[in-house]
Amino acid sequence: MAALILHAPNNGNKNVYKTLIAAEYVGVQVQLTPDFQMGVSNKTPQFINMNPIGKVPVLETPDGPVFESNAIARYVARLGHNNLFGSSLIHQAQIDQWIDFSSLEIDANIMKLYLPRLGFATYFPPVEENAISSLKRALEALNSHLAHNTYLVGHSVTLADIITTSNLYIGFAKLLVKSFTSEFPHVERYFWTLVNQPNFRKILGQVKQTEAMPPIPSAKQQPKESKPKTKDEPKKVAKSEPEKPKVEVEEEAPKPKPKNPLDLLPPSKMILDDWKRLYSNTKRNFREVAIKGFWDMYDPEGYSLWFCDYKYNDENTVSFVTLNKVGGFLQRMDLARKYAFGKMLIIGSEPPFKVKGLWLFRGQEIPKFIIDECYDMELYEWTKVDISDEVQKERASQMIEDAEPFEGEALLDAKCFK
Ligand SMILES: N[C@@H](CCC(=O)N[C@@H](CS)C(=O)NCC(=O)O)C(=O)O
Repeated sequence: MAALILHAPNNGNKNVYKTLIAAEYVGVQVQLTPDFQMGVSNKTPQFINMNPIGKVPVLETPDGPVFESNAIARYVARLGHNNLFGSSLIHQAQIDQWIDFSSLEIDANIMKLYLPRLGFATYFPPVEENAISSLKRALEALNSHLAHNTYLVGHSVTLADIITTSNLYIGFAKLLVKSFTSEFPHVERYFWTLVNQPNFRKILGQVKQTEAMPPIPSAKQQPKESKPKTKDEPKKVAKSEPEKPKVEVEEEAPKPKPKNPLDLLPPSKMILDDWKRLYSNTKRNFREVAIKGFWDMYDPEGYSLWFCDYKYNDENTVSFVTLNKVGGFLQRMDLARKYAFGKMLIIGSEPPFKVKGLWLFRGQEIPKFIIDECYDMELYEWTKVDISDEVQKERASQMIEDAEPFEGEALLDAKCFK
């Protein structure tokens, strides 16, 4: 039989690996189209004829094209005599069951984590939190099955193992560090055993576990079309309105940068930079020096203090994700550096962790430009500190000094915005 043509780029795609590994097991020749160019080759009318959605991979068979990587891998598996797809009705159903499970419960959540970090989707902390807890739930289930089974179905490799391992491959190679996967020791054992089988190794090469997650992209690197809209975004101009005449850019007079309204407030006796310097330079007797200094400097007319409380603490089930989330928030607050100081506490020794903070803002309200620009703001409940209430004032002091225990609990970490 002549080699089957698999239309896809040769770029480490796990959806392609499913078929190539199955082909190794059953001894079928599959050839990738040479010089396949993503975004070009998959947009031609010939390609769209084979797969109307224009995605890869597509397999060309003597009887017509097949798209969807699981369907392609099934087709190839069924060409061989090696029983990759089960010999009894129940084994066939269980193989299908694990293929669906690994696609919908594992791969889908890995992709929800991975794509925003690559900049292909907008990064939203609650979406990531949700994906992590769904992925953990799926891996726990897989782990308990593998505690008593070497392979997913029966006593040898089936298509279920090939597809599940290909899906896990992206996780291990790109996203899931050892401290995450070690919670699932049977999944680890299973994964490393399979990727080191000769038929897997021939396609995947030597697999190495990632040492770090890809970093969260900055706001500028996020895809533009999916940026959340703010209330004040100007309405789109109706189609019937006459178009404004185009003005040559070079002829436009440079517009003066509008002043931040906070710069127009009456001057304050509190110099934010002096406080930040005192905070950073106080190494000893923090309570007597920095906290006392803060309240001596504090100008309740020029500034306001706010407690914030994360609304979705139940989702803070993974320590490093919670820390990353707070780190991302502080990065995005960069635009407020001239007008704000903040402390964020990540509280608890066991998940779910609580995230609470204290912020000092110029003016009497939370500045509007911060609410508009920093989407994290709406993930927190904000309460103005009443400094005439000694209990609230003491709570604020404890947050500034990272007092531990805080409200009876250990601190996982404390981060400062200054
Ligand atoms: N469910 C499909 C997913 C295919 C898919 O998402 N392919 C991506 C590359 S991994 C693609 O072709 N993207 C191009 C596009 O979205 O236009 C499968 O398993 O084959």
